[in-house]
Amino acid sequence: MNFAIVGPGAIGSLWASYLIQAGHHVCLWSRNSSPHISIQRDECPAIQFHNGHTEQLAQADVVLVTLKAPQVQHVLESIAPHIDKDAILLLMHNGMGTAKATQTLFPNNPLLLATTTHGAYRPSSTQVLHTGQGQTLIGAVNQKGTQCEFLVEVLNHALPQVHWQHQINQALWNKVAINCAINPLTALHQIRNGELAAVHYRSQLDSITTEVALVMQAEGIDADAQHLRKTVNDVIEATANNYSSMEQDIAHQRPSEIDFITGHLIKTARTHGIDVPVNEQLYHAIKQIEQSW
Ligand code: KPL
Repeated sequence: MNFAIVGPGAIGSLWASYLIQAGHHVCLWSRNSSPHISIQRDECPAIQFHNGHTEQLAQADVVLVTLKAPQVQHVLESIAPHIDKDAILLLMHNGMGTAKATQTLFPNNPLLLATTTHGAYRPSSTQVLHTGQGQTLIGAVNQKGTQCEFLVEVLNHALPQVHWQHQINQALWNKVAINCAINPLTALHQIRNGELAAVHYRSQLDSITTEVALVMQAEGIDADAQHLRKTVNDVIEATANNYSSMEQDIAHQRPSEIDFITGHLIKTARTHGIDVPVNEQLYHAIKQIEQSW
């Protein structure tokens, strides 16, 4: 198949490398204006990818969008004229809230959302390390998307495990819950994920997960506050040495994904008349830092 990877950061480079190794044609669309980009994964030989070719983009059967959520709308608007009307769009990023604008831009394309737990790290712009095996869950947003379940087999062949989700919103909300708990706190205190295991953060983490569970339930998503809290503890432990993506964004003065994580929670809470004061306070604290730059 012809794949285009839009936003080849760590996760996008990982997929590009595994997809080409599985025999697919893969091109990149990056803000880097060079016509070729080389990616070396782990100890494998470096591979050269075409970058920024509109003709190749137009031939893509699958457009895998691995941009960060805040960049999705703007970049997709700029490439929309080059995307085939039958191309499958697959968005894979932290947070929620980009599907609606994407559907408006591409009303006739199959649209899928994905969440992944693979660990990837880019020590330089030409290298990617696959730092942790994970799984990828994908599911449909629109009617045409429901006919794309076959993609699970294609992707699974390249980078397992991939599973189809009939309720992708459940999987996305579960991830948002984890990100609401870990990302803003690690970003504000500039700490590794593991430091959130300290007693000092317990009651704040309890309140965050209780608020998230209430909003999820109001959305008709399965959620139990105690279960979410345990999952958050498990992720804190499993990723103890990592810096969260938001910690890194704040440390490097890059706009974070807060609007698509805690911001999405707050917006959804409002539609149900639910108060989420602890999450609101964290949201404003991150926004204040971003506005101070
Ligand atoms: O998804 C993550 C992130 O950093 O954005 C977690 C799960 C918190 C791992 O660091």
